[in-house]
Amino acid sequence: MSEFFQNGPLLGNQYEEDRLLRTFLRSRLPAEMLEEIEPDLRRLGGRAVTDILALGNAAESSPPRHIPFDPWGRRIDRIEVCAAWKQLERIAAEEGIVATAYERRHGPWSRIHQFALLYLYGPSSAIATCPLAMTDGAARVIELHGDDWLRNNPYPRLITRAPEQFWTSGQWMTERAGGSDVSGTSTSARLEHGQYRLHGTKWFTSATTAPMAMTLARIEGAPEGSRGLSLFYLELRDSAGNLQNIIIHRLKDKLGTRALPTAELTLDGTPARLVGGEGQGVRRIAALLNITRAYNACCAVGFMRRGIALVRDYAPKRHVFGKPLHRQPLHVETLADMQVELEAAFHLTFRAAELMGKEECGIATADESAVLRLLTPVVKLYTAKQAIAVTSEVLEAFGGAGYIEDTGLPRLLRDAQVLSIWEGTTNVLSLDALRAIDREGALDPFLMDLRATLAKVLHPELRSAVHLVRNAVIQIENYLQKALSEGTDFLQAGARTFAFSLARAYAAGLLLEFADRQCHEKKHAGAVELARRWCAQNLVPLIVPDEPHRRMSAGIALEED
Ligand code: MFK
Repeated sequence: MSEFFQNGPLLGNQYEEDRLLRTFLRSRLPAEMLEEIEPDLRRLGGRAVTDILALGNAAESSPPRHIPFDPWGRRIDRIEVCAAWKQLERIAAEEGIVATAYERRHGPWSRIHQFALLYLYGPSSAIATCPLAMTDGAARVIELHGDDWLRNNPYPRLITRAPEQFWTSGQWMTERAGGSDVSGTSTSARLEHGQYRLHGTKWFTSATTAPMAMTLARIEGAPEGSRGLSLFYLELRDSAGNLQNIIIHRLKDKLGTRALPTAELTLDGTPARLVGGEGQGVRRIAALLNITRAYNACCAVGFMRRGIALVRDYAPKRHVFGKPLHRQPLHVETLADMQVELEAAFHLTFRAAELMGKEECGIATADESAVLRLLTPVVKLYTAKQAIAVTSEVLEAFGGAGYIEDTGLPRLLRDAQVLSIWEGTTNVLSLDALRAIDREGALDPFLMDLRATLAKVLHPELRSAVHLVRNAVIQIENYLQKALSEGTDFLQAGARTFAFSLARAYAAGLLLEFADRQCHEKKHAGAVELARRWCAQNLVPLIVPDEPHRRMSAGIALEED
């Protein structure tokens, strides 16, 4: 009797196999640019399933270790990471994952180019994308607000392609009092002989092996609250390699992102350099956060794509009830729904990248900058939730194997789960979206931009879907008018569903525009159906959280009478 063994999924070149990415780049980028960058994308697509994947797997199985003391009892606080993790950072430098955005060889398109690289590299990298995100964010802060010393010293290291020169950066915001509300930050900055020194404890520091970090601290005598915070640059080690008055307490034991060293530490007089002026800390670090939030979205899309690629490869191999899975109607429906989610998330993310590119090249209009300000939190929060849902579905598509660690599948879900937490939770970012609307008047340009996108969609087969999105825009406007008249509690209680509505409606516009282009090029009629399916769902899942609704919510949520 022959025994049965199931064949597992296999991945091919992740650029060549990705019809969405390739079609998008072809429809968006100048043809000569695509011709120039395609060999790099193809190479990275190959590496994503060969050496990078092997290194990512190796890093995952050799998590970092904290070594507090040397054999003779001296405090050393070394964090050991495996060779694979270091190699992943070297490859990121060589492939220009950060550098591409700052070389700006293709002007405003450079961010799309970079995000395509990141999207290919990310899902194999064991979250080496986290230090890269913070590195990119730190580079942007220095570019915008750094002094000459910062521009001449750390900055070139952050954006180099030379692995031996390349530095990653940390971004330390979170203290025991919280990471969402930074107003209670207790780290102080003391000016001693013309040098700031930092004192305080940071509760989460990601990528603590990075040579530098950006962090918030309160200069002695500065006011309470977030307005009293300033941004500082610090180097973790001196030229002899010793930690600069930093005590590492422990590494965090996390659900996922296990290759990534995340530590709890105390700054005990660490020298630091003020970045961007006293009391400007939150405003300055916002430039960094906006970059890391966009990276978060790109990684979310990368995880979704990876999971779907695995499911797609597995489907013809797995036979159940007399047929392979890819001939099972319900399985096909489920996979189609996942692809719809992926494509919506993809377009949202790459639209943010496009606007980032324009802003960084100084050619974004004021309206485009306002759209980007609102789109960034909306895209981050929405794609993170989609990634968790889609990766969960991916596991289910493998049945029991999806729940077994050595298939590598559970890691997708464990790692995706962080995406809705770090860099601002769903709720914090929903409130941030409201702030962008309130303080920067970002909703009008956002909806204008969406209407302008819809106006480009001319294909008759898309007409009724366009109509649905136009109605959704009107509902969004009406909702906000009512919410503003009702007051803060209404606005806040409805902020999440409002942000989801913005994401869904904006994604609808992008999917329709993409489908319309495909129709004209007669390339991919499936895009039409995909866009129509997206638009046929409830695009505006708004609630009406007036006072009675909120009272009932409290009753349900808190079991209060
Ligand atoms: C794969 C990718 C991986 C990435 C991994 C990175 C790992 C790192 C892990 C972490 O560090 S997680 C840390 C997570 N913490 C956060 O993301 C913070 C979440 N909280 C917020 O975002 C709050 O909204 C915020 C702390 C910014 C609120 O603080 P405030 O002081 O109450 O903010 P306020 O008063 O709204 O804003 C102060 C100024 O900053 C205002 O400007 P003005 O002073 O000119 O009025 C704001 O407009 C500006 N600002 C705030 N957020 C902004 C912004 N400007 C632009 N963009 C933004 N996002």
